[in-house]
Amino acid sequence: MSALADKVIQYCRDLARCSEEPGRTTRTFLSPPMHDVHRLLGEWMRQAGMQVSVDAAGNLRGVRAGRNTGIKTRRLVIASHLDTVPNAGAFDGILGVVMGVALAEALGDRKDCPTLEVIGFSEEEGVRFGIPFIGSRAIAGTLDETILTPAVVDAIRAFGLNPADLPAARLSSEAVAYLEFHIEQGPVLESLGLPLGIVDAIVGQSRLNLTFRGRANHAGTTPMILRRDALAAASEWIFRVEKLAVGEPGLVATVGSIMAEPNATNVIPELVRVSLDVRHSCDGTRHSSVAEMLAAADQIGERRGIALFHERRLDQAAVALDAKLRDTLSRCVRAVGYPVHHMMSGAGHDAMILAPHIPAAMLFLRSPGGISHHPDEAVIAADVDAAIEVGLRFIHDV
Ligand code: HGY
Ligand code: MN
Ligand code: MN
Repeated sequence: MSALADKVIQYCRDLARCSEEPGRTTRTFLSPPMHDVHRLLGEWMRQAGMQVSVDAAGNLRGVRAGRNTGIKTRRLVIASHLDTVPNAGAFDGILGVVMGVALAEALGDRKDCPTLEVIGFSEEEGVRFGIPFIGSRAIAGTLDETILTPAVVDAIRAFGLNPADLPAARLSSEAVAYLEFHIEQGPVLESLGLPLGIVDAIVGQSRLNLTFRGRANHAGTTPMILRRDALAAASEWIFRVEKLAVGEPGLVATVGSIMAEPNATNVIPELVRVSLDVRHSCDGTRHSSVAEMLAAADQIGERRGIALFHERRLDQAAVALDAKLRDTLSRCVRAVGYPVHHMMSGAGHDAMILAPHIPAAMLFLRSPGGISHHPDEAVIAADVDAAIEVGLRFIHDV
């Protein structure tokens, strides 16, 4: 095993301790522990010969000069996200950033390669404000007022950054390719006994919030027939969502969060807010499934005397990654002696935000146990080694 692969894994585990919550890993958009991540990773970036900066969206950026042929310098961006879900594992997102720094270190003082920019995006999960991909959208230049809400702008200022500088965060015009290393976060590679997977496309993703409004009343004196119980209505709907998803091949739907008011044992719930996350590789199927789920909520609300409101938070189209870069990546995987496996990504990634603006590729590393968004998330050192070899080859060939 290479010492560098061990160093990558150790760095990810050390950085997992940069958390808002003692004893578990939770690091949201521009939260205080993000300063520690910038400091620790920034140090390694400098040791690897990189110029380090933090842009106005809170993205950590390290640039390693490459060959300067006098004509237009070419730049490869290797990036992923630094933020996490609550009670996260140690590798989702941050592995892709640490891999970039490790590759910069492995290049030593070689100059026969493009300029390398490693970016740690400040927000991909969308946990703090319900708005995902803020960091990569700043780089892509696709921030708008639906993303830069007053709360987001305040968070940028509170972190010590100036929102007026956001335009300067945009991707360098030298950038010719984007590569993201990421754990698969699923069971496929492990079930096939493969270390690496080349991502052909990323499924589309809808995120919505729904509100069920009934009427609070006394839990002891209100006959069942007279109730307008928002939580019972939401529960019936959640089962309908699950049934619809099970019935549609390739569709996944998740109600990940639920909040009930007044949230008291002896009061019939008056108001329930739930999230909905729906994904599919075909945007048409995803949109029609969401429509069906909203219609089911209206039917249930109608029958139970519950008012329904919904808010769309994200409608991210499925994204095919760059065919030429996929071929380059396949050649690199084969050249360093590993089987080539092409696959879809069921998880969303920053690569889908960059892909419309720059040729983008993703390389998955096997997820032991197929688990992610959980403290048991892991990687295998030999697979990190393989990814480093592929990365060095890719930097040379891109
Ligand atoms: O939700 C996702 O797919 C990613 O982990 N943000
Ligand atoms: Mn994630
Ligand atoms: Mn991720």
